[in-house]
Amino acid sequence: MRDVVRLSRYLCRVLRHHPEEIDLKVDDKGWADTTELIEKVNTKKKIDMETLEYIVENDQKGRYSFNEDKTKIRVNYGHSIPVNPDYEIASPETILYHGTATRFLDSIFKKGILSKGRNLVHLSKDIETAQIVGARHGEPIVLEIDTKAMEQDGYKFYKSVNGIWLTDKVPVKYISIAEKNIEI
Ligand code: HQG
Repeated sequence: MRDVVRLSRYLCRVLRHHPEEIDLKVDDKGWADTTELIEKVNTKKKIDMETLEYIVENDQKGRYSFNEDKTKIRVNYGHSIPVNPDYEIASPETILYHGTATRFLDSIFKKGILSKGRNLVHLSKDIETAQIVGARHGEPIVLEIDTKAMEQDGYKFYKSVNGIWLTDKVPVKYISIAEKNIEI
């Protein structure tokens, strides 16, 4: 099990950030050839199609997708390499949340929420998920994003998997601290 987690982390690393590390081709929609991926990952870590299928099907955040005949694979979000995995422009229709660490608050309230190491800012549809996202960086704090006002001002949102929403940046005026933080 631990091996699968390690392998999954490695797959994210190459498919989102460093395909060049194993000389892997990733197209402009984020797809890599499945056979090539298995072959090239195998030069670093043991993997076969069965394990890859297990990872794709069981990933808790739904990070991966195969194409229909499983000849291609990609990660659905979180890239830093310049790809666009067919993000659909959509209206969130509710408030969205961004989980971060308290140590980033000063900077966020000066500069807004920026995409930092990734192509886009990641937002969550519920406060609990945002809290978990934030805890990856330190003491978590959940921010509330006024998506309605952003849309009225022309900002776009993209829908990814599992309640993950993406946007280019969130300026300070649309950010407030989620009230529920007090209860958690
Ligand atoms: C922070 C994971 C200072 C931002 C998660 C975050 C998510 C600022 C950190 C997905 C800032 C970037 C993305 C500013 C933003 N000053 N800090 N102006 N603007 N930040 O990991 O949102 O497990 O790149 O708040 O679940 O934490 O990888 O983004 O704390 O869905 O599949 O800079 O990655 O999914 O950190 O996480 P990240 P994130 P996976």
